[in-house]
Amino acid sequence: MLGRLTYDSLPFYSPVAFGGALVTVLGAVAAVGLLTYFRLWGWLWHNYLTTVDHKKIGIMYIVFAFVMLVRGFVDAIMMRAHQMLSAFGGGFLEGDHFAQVFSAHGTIMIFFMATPFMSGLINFVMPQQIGARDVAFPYLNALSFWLTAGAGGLVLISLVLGKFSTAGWTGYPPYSGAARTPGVGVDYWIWALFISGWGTTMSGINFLVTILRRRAPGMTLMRMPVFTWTAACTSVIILIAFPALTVAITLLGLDRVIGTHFFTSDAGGNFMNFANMFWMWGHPEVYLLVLPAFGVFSEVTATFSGKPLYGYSAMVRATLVITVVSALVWLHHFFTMGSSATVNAVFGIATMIIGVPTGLKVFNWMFTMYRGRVRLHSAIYWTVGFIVLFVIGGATGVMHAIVPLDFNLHNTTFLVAHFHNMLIPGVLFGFLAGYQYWFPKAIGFTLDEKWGKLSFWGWFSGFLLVFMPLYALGLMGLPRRTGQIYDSSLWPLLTVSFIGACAVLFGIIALGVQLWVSIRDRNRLRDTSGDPWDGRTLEWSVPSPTPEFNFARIPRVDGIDSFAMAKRAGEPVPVGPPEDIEMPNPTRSAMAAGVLAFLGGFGAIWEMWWLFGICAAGMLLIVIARSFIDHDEHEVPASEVERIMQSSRAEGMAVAGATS
Ligand code: HEM
Ligand SMILES: [Cu+2]
Repeated sequence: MLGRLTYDSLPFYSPVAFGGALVTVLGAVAAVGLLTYFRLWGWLWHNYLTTVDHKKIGIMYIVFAFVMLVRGFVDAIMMRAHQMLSAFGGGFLEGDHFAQVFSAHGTIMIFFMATPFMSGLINFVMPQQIGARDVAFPYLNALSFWLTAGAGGLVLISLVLGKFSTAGWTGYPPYSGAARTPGVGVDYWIWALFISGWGTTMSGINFLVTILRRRAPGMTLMRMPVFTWTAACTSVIILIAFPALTVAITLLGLDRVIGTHFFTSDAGGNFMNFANMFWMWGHPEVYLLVLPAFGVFSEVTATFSGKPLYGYSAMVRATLVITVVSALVWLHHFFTMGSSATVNAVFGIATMIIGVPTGLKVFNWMFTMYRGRVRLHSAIYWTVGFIVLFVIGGATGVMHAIVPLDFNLHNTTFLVAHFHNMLIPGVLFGFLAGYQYWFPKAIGFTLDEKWGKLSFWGWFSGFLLVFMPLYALGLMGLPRRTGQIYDSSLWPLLTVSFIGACAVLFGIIALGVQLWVSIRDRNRLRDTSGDPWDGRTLEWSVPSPTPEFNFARIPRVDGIDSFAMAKRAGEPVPVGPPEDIEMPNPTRSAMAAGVLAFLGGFGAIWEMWWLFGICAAGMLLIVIARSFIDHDEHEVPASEVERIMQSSRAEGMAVAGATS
């Protein structure tokens, strides 16, 4: 009945694992307790859990990403502390446990922090930027979110029941095969990726169709804001990349469960098939994260410099070039695994080519700021910090693209430093800038600036202190994924790196304090104008927080930056006549499908096939039943729309009056 789940699955074998489980369980209990104490369940249910509104789904994605950021960071600081101590001959993690920690950290950060953060920002911003009322398929959008959340739940519960994978975030066979690694760890990894991968793929389809079909009149492709352009290209990359991953892990799962030989060398399988498919997804994945961050930087520099973005069409072209090239260079991830010199050279050169459009973007951001009146809002801090650090990461990336150098550097901590150098400034800084920038549009008040800037300094200095020593250690030959170091001459660098992690910790805590202070001071920070930064794109033309239907009247667009132009000319954005608006109804079924995905995945991992069967059938039923509902909208009459718009303006004026 319970399959592999026995008493031994509980984490009583190690105090550290037990501590982790305890924190997870207590955290869940505390969350439930607080929601009950403040009587928030009804509010949560009606406003968020059953919603199909793209803005609220976006907010849920971002909340989820923050929770997972904290979880992934706890792993990171544990690794830094452990490695530092192990150089003195100590440490607190068993070898196997250390492997679980780096696997969970990498998996969480990529799949459950960065990817959902990306989906959240695009969800919230993109429909508003193109003058749409929602994404093309609102119900599918909710389903995507709930699949991601269900998969994230599997990763979280792996800490309490059983163990996580020890095979790294890349899960290479034969190590991840059943022969070498029986237990449930790799299965947790496979099912978490499988379920969330479907969610991301469906988001990609949804975003792309929305951008192609739902633009306001006059919004031609070459008038779309740059963030929307990056969202479109990211969606294309999702559709190129994710199928490869889904196939790779499905075959790996079949190898593990029913004993096929896709990736084992007996019976003619070959592990290189896995490496190939994994990186066909893995390399583009980095770009599907980095492009929306570039989009944020573009919006932020233009807004806070008070100028149109320098070289709009060059920016768009650079984004398109990156999209294409990102799909063509995956082989650089196995330069050392026996391809011919010619193949390696071709892929090395192709990799270096990515530097050209990226460099162009960096120059365009700098030209945008040049001679602008740059306002030093915290979003600009993240942007400038990114430009400074990203140049180092780009240079070390080119070093890896030089094949003879890569032979020496790969699998050392130099590589670890390099990819964090791309992922932290290039992805996370961008998303955090976006969080600071769009927060008032989502919630109705701005974030506290002082704590925002303190957080930036924690992350910026922490990043340098953690990863510069890892570059040095990598050049000295320290392999990555090493639990026990036993070399006391390395402790100074490892200690600096640990101190850096503490600075990052401060940066994370500061983000929490910032949110708390801002909620406390929300009356002072209220955004009454709907346009607190003098923005340039359409989302700033509606009240904050954006009403359910986004636009009371669909705007007409007559150029790039048409909202900024209209403001300068003192003319409102031209709009159509007042109209009744159809909006999709809330639903319980998306969340139910997410819960079933979680339970079904859990059943498969523990070989409770009955549970898996029931949940799979249940999900299928939900989706089929749902497709028979043919009228599932409610109408907001034009008079009601006018009333909502009036009252949000009146409320704005009242608050402005009370505070001035
Ligand atoms: C916040 C500060 C962070 C610190 C201190 C940190 C630290 C670490 C450490 C110590 C490792 C293991 C290195 C080794 O193999 O020896 C690691 C691996 C990794 N990190 Fe981070 N990290 C941080 C943030 C991030 C972020 C934001 C991402 C992604 C968006 C990320 C993605 C990864 C990945 C993919 C791995 C590889 C895991 C594996 O080898 O399977 N990290 N990190
Ligand atoms: Cu790559």
